[in-house]
Amino acid sequence: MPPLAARKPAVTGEHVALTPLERPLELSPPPAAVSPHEAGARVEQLLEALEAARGGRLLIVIKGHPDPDSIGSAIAQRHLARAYDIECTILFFDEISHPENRALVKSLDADLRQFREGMDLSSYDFASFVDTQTPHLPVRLPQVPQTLTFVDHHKIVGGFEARFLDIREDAGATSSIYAEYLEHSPFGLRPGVAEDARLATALMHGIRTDTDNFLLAYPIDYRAAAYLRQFLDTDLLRIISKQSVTARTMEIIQKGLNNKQIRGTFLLAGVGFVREEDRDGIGQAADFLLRHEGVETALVFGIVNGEVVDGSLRTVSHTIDPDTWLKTVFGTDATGRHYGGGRRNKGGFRIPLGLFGRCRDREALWAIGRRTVEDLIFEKIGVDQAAED
Ligand SMILES: [Mn+2]
Repeated sequence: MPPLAARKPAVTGEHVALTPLERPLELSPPPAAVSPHEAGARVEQLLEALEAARGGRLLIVIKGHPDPDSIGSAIAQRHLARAYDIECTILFFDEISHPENRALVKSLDADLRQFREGMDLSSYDFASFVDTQTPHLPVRLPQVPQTLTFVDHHKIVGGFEARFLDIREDAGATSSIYAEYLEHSPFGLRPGVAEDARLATALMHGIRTDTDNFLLAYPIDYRAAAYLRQFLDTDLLRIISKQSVTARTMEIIQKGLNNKQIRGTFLLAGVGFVREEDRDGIGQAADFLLRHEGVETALVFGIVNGEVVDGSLRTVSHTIDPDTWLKTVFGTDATGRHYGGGRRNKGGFRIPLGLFGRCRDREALWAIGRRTVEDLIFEKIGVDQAAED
């Protein structure tokens, strides 16, 4: 992998008149293609790890709100682990907030379990993490299962170990990495098997979602699609990728439009209080507002569930790296964990309100939350602009 600096997209000349979609998105040199040999060697290591866990019990962990990429990856991890008689439970913690994702889980017959207080996880020997930056569980357990596998495509943060570790920043989706494993393993997808067709479809949907329908895809994503294509259930894919926007998401977008503040190419919009189940509306509002003429970066935030200031950032800017940018703006909590982070073109942050969440004056609480976020961000934009001048 080339050093990070070399992978930063270069700034090109005239692009003022172009809409975000017309602008060149990625001008970094293409990553070196993975040879079949390399892919085979990697799968071998994965299968070795699974062999070491043969007959054991595995917790496959989805952190954050389950999305198509994490769901597809988790099902693929289960598919591979089952070949080694490993008993698997796919566990998620945050509500599946997006109605499309709820429909996805239902139509895939995916058997995901949501964590509940008091759930006994002590009998699990191992944990697998998919599509997440760190292997920390969002809950405290008396006994933490050993991390067997860790597969992701976000920025590498390091500082932890796993029996099998595969992080590829040059993959548009974790689902693509799993498709590569399937293609190069003896436990790949089988034509005409309904369960395998559902897995292929889940992975394809994960790739399409995370790469904005291949607009931001890397070579590995196209290779994965070429492999998955032959096993797809196209009717199912059509059903699960049907785009619809709920009435409440429309309301969030409307609030975003009403409250937007634009500084240069940056758009910031606070949308007030948002219910937990509507949380994804914040990200969808950011997607929508990014299309505003002249805007290269959109950040939408609100107070979710009365407990946490939650925000989503979307950017097509060549100079903003969402991960670094959000980490710089919001810093870390007392335990050193960053409030925000992201990957190439998107990111997010969550700042718990703690005791302040119990404040009965909602208006005052929102005013404080909004003011804090706005001040931090406008300050950062000022610094960025000064650096550019
Ligand atoms: Mn992903």
